Amino acid sequence: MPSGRFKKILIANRGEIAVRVISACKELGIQTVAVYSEADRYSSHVRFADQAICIGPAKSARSYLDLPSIISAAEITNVEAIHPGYGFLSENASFAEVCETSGLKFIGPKPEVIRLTGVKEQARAFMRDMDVPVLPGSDGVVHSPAEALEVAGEIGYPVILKASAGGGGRGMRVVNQASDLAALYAQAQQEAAAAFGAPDVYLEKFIQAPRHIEFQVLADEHGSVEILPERECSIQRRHQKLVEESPSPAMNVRLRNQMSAVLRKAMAAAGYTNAGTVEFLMDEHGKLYFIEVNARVQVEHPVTEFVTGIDIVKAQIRIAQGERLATILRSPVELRGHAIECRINAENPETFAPSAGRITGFHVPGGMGVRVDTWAYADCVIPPFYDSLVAKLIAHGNDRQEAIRRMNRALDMFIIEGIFTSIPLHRRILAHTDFQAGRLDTNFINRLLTPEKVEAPA
Ligand code: MV4
Repeated sequence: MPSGRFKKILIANRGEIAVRVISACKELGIQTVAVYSEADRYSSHVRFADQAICIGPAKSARSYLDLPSIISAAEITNVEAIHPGYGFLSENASFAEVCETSGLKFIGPKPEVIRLTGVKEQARAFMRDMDVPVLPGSDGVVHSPAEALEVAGEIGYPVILKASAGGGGRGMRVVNQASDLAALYAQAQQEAAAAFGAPDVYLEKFIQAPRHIEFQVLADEHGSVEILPERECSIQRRHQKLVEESPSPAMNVRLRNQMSAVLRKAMAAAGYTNAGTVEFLMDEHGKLYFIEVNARVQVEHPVTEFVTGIDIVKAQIRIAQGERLATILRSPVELRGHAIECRINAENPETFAPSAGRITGFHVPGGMGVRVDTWAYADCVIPPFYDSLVAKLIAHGNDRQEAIRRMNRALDMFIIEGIFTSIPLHRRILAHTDFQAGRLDTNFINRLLTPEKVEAPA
């Protein structure tokens, strides 16, 4: 395995995250190789990289997910490392393994650690054994409806069945009463088998309207782990996050420090390296419960970068080079101000239908405390084959109020013409009383989109 500073890295991704990784490489003096599908020939990651290689047709399965094509591109261009970004092959343990056996450094956790985080009930058992709070639930996989009935009877309804190989909300079923359990168990198994190729499901107490709160982890290859301040990502629609912020309006210094301490130990014991995120649900009493680990850099990492001053992608690359965390950041990491991110998607803000096509007019906001991460430019064409994220707009302020006002003015100064975008939806979210008050939970968007009917006064 090559050690020391990298001379050249391949980015196995597209879109804004490919551009983000290229930015980090440029600042570190590392050469870059972009890979692209036939649909992305004119994408900005191709333009900004030092070299670019076409790896196949538009369909992801034959390009961005095609291991042999990507490994070949890495070998032809003589890179020492591969950055997988998020999505695509980023949490594919086999890909990380193939990189290793091909003498390429995979910029992420070790294959066996990625594999553990991918088996959700095993990750849950590991965290529980490390004194990280988990929800009451089954001890591993539930093998039959009878076993599920027994566990659910003990912990009490409602419960949720989750796919062991799942994540992102697929293969989940909420069960409100014992009489529904057998049918929903069968459904969850079927969906899990179809989506992930494994029917295994496990069971947890269901939390009605939780907050989604996650902790950013950075860990070097010498046993040092740092837990960065949390992000709140409760504003989601169909498991797609729309707005994220840091810190969480529901967090306090004591709980943050307590969680940091326990997570630091757990992630060190797991042999976790590079960047990752530990996800929690927060109940109505403000208690946090572990749900899963994401073994990759996340879309919403910029809010953490704004409040900590740490470049998370540069940290990932330096960690993979073997550098120590102590040379990358100053511990304890301090929290400065408040940051909010709006995901600008190419979609109809009312129907949420994807809106591919040509961007005819484009103006990006700037100024103090504003950051835009995007691959788009005036006259570019959004292909219909990939996810709809066109830009991330991130605003930082001295406090939440300033960050909100800054985001509002930046949304006003963001012009994207020719396609539909979620900008109007973001305006509505920011204007909502509950958002202003920091009263967030996973039902926020439903409340916004389907307001309760109010009786007209007599
Ligand atoms: C839950 C839950 C309530 N109780 N688990 C959805 C995606 C997956 N990562 C975990 N998810 C949930 N797990 C228990 N025990 C509610 C959700 C959930 C959710 C979580 C975070 C953000 C948005 C969500 C939307 C619906 C359901």
